[in-house]
Amino acid sequence: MATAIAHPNFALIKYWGKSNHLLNIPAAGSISVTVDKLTTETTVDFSAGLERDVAWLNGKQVNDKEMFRLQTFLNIFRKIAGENRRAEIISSNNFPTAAGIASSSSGFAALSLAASSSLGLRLAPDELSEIARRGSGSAARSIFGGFVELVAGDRADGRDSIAKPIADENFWPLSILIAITSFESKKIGSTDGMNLTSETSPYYSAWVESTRQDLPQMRAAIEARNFTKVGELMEFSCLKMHGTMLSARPGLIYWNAGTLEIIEAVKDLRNQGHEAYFTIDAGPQVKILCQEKTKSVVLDALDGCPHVAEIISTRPGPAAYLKES
Ligand code: 2P0
Repeated sequence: MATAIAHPNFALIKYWGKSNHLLNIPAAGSISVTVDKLTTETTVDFSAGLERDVAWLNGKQVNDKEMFRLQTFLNIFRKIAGENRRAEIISSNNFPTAAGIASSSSGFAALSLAASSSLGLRLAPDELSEIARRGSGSAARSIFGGFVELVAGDRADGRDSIAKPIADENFWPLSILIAITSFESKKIGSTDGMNLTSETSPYYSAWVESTRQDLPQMRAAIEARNFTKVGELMEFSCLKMHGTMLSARPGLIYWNAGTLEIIEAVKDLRNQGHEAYFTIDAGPQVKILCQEKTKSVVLDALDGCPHVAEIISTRPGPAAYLKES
C-alpha cells in the first residue's frame, strides 16, 4: 500500500489534441505551472483478495466508464511489475473535481506514484511522467513542480513524450489566482472535447502548428522572468485554443457569463496600469497570473465580479511526492 500527493498544474501554453489516441501522445508540446495548496491524495492497495479493481473518488465509487480507464492504466504498472493482483484506489481532492481545475493532472500523477510505489517499483521521475501521460496528458506535467514542459517527442511508442522541468517552484514566486464561477462538473470531458476538435475544426492544424512556435518563446520568457511576455503568450495560447474549440462542430463552449466578466475585469486592470493576465482551461473558471505587488488590486477587482463564487490564491508548487506512512 502507498499514498501519494500531487498538485494540479495550469497550462501557460495549452495542450489540446493528440497524435496517438492509444498511447495518449499529444500533437504538440505544452508548458505549465504546478500550483501549491490544491492537492489530490491517492492511496493504492494491491490486494490478493480483490476480484477486480475498485476506486473511490471523493468518497463515491467510480462509474464503469472511468473504472475502465483506471483499470487500463493500472495494467501498465501490473505489466512492468509482473503482477496480477487487483487494486483498491482511494482518492480525494481538496478542490472541485472535473470542473476545469485540472483534477486529472493531479489525479493521474498521484495515482502513478502511489501505484508504482505500492508495487515496489522505483521509477525515475521521467519514467513516471511518461506513464502518467498515458493516463492523462496533463498529468505528465504534475510529476514535477514549478514550471514544466511536456515534450511531444518524435518516437511512435511515445517513450520520449515526457515532461521536463524548466524551473522549480522557488524560481519565480508568481501569484496564480483561481476564480471559480461554477462548481458543476463539465459536460464534455477533455478527451472527448479534444477528439471532437481535432476531427471537425477547420482551424485544428493551424492550432497545432502555431503551438509548436509558441513553446520556445514561452520557455525563454520564463527563463528570463519576463512577466509581460509570459502573460501575453499565455493569453494568446488560451484564446487560440478556445477559438479552435469554438470552431468544432458542434462548437465547444466551456465559458459561462462569469468567465467573460472576469476577462473584462482583467483587461480593465491592465488599462489602469495593473499588469495581470488570464487563462482558461476546459471549464468556466479563470486563472489570473500576477506579481505579488499587484495581487491585492486583482483580488479587489475579482471581489467586485458578481459571478465569482470563490477565489483560491496559489503560487508555484512542488512535485508529486509519497506520503510517509
Ligand atoms: C492543458 N487541458 O494543457 C489543457 C488545456 C485542458 C485545457 O490538458 O485526454 O485531462 O486525459 O490527456 O490532460 C486537459 O486534458 O486530457 C488539459 P487527456 P487532460 O492543461
